[in-house]
Amino acid sequence: MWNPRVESLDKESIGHLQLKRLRESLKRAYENIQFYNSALRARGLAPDDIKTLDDLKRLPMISKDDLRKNYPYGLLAVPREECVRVHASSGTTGKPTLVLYTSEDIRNWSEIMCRCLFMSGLRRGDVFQVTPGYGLFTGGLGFHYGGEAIGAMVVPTGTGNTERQIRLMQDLGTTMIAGIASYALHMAEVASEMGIDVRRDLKARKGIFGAEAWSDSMMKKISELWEMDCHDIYGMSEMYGPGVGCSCSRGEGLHIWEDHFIVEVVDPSTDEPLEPEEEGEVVLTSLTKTAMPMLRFRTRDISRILDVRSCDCGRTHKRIARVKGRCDDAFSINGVKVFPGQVEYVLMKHPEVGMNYQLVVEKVGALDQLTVMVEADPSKIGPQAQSLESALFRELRSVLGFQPKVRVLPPMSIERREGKAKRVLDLRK
Ligand code: DLL
Repeated sequence: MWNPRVESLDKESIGHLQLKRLRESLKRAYENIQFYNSALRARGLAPDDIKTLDDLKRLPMISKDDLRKNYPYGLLAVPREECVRVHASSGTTGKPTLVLYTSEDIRNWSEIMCRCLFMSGLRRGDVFQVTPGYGLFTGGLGFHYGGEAIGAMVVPTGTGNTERQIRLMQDLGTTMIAGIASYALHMAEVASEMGIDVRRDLKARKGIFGAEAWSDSMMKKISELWEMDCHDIYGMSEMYGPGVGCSCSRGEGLHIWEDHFIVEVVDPSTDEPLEPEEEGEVVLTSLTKTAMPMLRFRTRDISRILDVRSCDCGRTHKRIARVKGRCDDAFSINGVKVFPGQVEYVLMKHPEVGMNYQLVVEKVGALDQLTVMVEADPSKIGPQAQSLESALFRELRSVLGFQPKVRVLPPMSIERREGKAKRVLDLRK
């Protein structure tokens, strides 16, 4: 472990630390941020009313929309002059929102990144290629700071120019890569076009990916393609960036760093907290953020808290299941709710399925129609495109409960994007 004392702290000590930090954060937010001051007063609450961790549920929640309304400096708990960095969310679901950091925030962020990277196998001496974008997106710099603090050699390629990315991997002997999950597949396909076999010609056997929902079967596909030990890292700009939690090698799900965050899962329609193993929306409270404390931030992400006491890896911090998608990702086909992850799970189980897919939704007459566009892997498919189409059709029909159209396409038919993949093209909008 990177920080064994903290990572294996007993539950009771974690609880004490959380309560102490929660009360401090709340007091600072109440005294310095108009939004929290008004929201607490509207509920007749003062910071001293929060006496136990169970009282957390009495606090109001904050949403991305509140960040937009308070753009750019409205949620600062410190004078603007104490901020040393600004990032923005990637804006996949609307106008970007800004987040600000003090130097203490940057130190805390590096610490949690070190824990995640170490958990995923990064060590001093590794050649660590950081492929998410540098700049306003938190991905690049988040991995960068953690990688340097561990003592690895960071290769800050950032996003784009995949051919150069692969040449550098080959020339420098990159041993670990960080990326957006869908990019790992894209890199493998570009490498193959360049005549490079990622398993034979490259040394990257460790990978840490996240920033978008990626199914277990997609993780398996990346692991097999690259012969790679893959880890899932979770986070969002509002909680520093990547690093809120990460998957270890031993247990299911992702450990959430409970000395920095409190994780709850609520029913998104009633906002009521749910029990462990019940699936709902992840709500996070920051405990150490100084510039922009976030109390009960609605992530819109869907997961559940695992009902497990301990983990074979020795870490005691609570685990959540891998994030299945976002509440706002789901779309409806003639009244039936569909999550892109359900479709991905089916697709990625088939080795003949290639590197990209997209769900196209349109109106045909009065009815909604879902077409699953999927690229084939030419090395595996041969003349069996027809049978792949029918197999996918059968499996998807049984998972979704209605009949989608399936179209198997040649490689590279679907647009590649820098950054997070766009899985759903809804032409009804
Ligand atoms: O995506 C931070 C990040 C960068 C995380 C690199 C991991 C790796 P945002 O742009 O603010 O920040 O987007 C946050 O991305 O609420 C989730 O919906 C999604 N997300 C992030 N990590 C995962 C993951 C970064 N491991 C939003 N699994 C979050 C599923 C993820 N979804």
